[in-house]
This record gives sequence, structure tokens and C-alpha cells, in this order.
Amino acid sequence: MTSSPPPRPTPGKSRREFLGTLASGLGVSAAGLAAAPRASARPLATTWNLRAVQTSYDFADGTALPFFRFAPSGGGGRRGQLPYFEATEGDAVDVIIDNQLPIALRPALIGVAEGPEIAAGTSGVFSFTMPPAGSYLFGHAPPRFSSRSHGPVAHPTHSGLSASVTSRPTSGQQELYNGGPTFDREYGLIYEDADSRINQTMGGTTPSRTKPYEPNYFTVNGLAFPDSASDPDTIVSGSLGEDILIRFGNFGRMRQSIHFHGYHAQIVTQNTVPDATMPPKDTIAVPYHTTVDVILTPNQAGVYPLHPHSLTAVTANGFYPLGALALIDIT
Ligand SMILES: [Cu+2]
Repeated sequence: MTSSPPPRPTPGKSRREFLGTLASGLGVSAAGLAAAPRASARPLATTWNLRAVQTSYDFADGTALPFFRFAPSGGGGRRGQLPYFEATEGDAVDVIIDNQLPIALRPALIGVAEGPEIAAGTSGVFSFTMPPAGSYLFGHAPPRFSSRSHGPVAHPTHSGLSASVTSRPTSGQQELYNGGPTFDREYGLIYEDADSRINQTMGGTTPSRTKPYEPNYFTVNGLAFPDSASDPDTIVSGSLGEDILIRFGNFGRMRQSIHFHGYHAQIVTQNTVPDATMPPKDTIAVPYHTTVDVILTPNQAGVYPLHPHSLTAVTANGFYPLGALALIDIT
């Protein structure tokens, strides 16, 4: 696929001016970014291979920040930079992890199952049964005292071990769960935040435990703007009147409220529990370690921003507009 990257933002340029430039650039390149609908009855993998590695990401403020990341090496794919895996509910799954990090890790399907500790430089297997159909986060097991949406949140000493898992319904239909909402396309948008003081000492003999945790870098699918605006898994593309499922998830310690420009979206599940109590909304709360699924049915064509409502999360160490800014592109 050929798509020229959008113009890089100039810090200091006005937001309106910048988004205008961006929209006109994308108009040319957006054709062909449509995600293929899932072919039903496609056999799904039950083994997922991951390597845990040290990487670095270049933010557009000029900072190269270290991350600990999972890299897919079999059985799954990627959405943006982050590994993605899908299997059918009820299936037995083995996740084989080659831990090349200088620290031990303990994998978890957040809120569902926790795996064995895997020492630095060793491999291990995390086996679990796929939970009921829905959207899940896969990462490092949180300390016991944390909870999924309330109370104290783990103070990170590393960041970036983030992945997403979709449990597919046994019906084999393109629906969220058996008999649940159907959709024409789907996307997954996973948010993270990082405090550069922690990332810069990860893996060293004296990792920073700087408190308070003050995130200053923000990503969506492991990408920061403008990279997020040239990634086909991160640009929410579709056509007028389609039902576009967006699976939001948040690994960041910061609670995010994801804001739509141009559209309202219907919440359908929160943490995989059906929830139709809200009317369509333009802002969707996604707390730490939770998933929220929404269906967007576009009523107008155009290119619009989709971003955390907190302005901090749309910056890279204060430079705007970088950070966890994504786009919706409707034709
Ligand atoms: Cu906005």
C-alpha cells in the first residue's frame, strides 16, 4: 500500500491551522485504507509466540524513549506497534514467551488469568482458556492491591509490555458475542502513558521509582502522532452508514476520556459486559486496565481527530499536537 505520511506538525502552529493541513493531505492518501472484514469460520490460532525485548521509540519532539515491548513471533499479528491475538472463546491457548529483558516478567490476561513468573533471559508458557467473547488486555500482571478501575494504581518501574486479545464468539459470526451487536469493520485503539524518567532507567541496576508518577509521553497502539496518522490500523476508516466497531483499551495509569470530533458513538460493552444504558456519546471514559467497545455509525464524510480529552495526552513532553492523537477518515 502506498500512502504518503501526513505533514509533520510544527510545534507552535495553531491547532486549527494544523488540522486543516492534515485533512487536506489525507484526502489524497486515504483511499484503500479500509480494513478487511473478518472472514467468518476462519480457523483461529491457539498458540501465540511473543518475545519480550528492549526497544526505543522516536517521538516527534526529538526524544528517543526506551520501552520494554512484546514483539509477536508467531500466531498473532500487530495493531500499530502492539501485538494482537485472537482466538475463539473456550479454546485452550498457550502463550510462549521468550523473555529477553533484564527483568523477570509475569504475563497476565488482565482481569482473567495470570501466568508464571518468567525470569530474565528465559522462556515460559502461560496457558489459559479463552474467556467469553470480547476485548481484553494482555500485559504485565498488576500488583495484588490494584483493581481494574478504582483505587490505587500500580506505580510502574517499566512500561510498554502491552498487547490486545480478542475473544471471538463460537457462532463464527461477525458479532461482538453470540447474538450481540454486529459490525462491518473493526479497529482496536490501545492507549498508554509513560514517565520518561522511568523509561530512561529501565533495565538498569537502579531503576527510577520517581514519585509522583507524572506521564509526559502518550501513545495509541504504541504510536505517537504523526506516526498514528499514517498507520492503517490506527486511522479509523470507513464509509457512511457502516457500523464500525472500535475496541478501546487503556494501559496508561492516567484515566482517559476519548473524544470524537464530528460523531457520536454508541457504547456496547464495558470490560466485556454489555452496556446499552447510555445514548450515543462524543466522549468515552476508558480507565486504567479497562476495555470499552463502541460502535460508530458515521453520518457525515470527512477527516476528524479522535483523541484523549486531556490535552496533556495529546502532547510529547508538552509539544502539541503530538501524543495519542488518532484520526477518523470517512468517505
Ligand atoms: Cu478535540
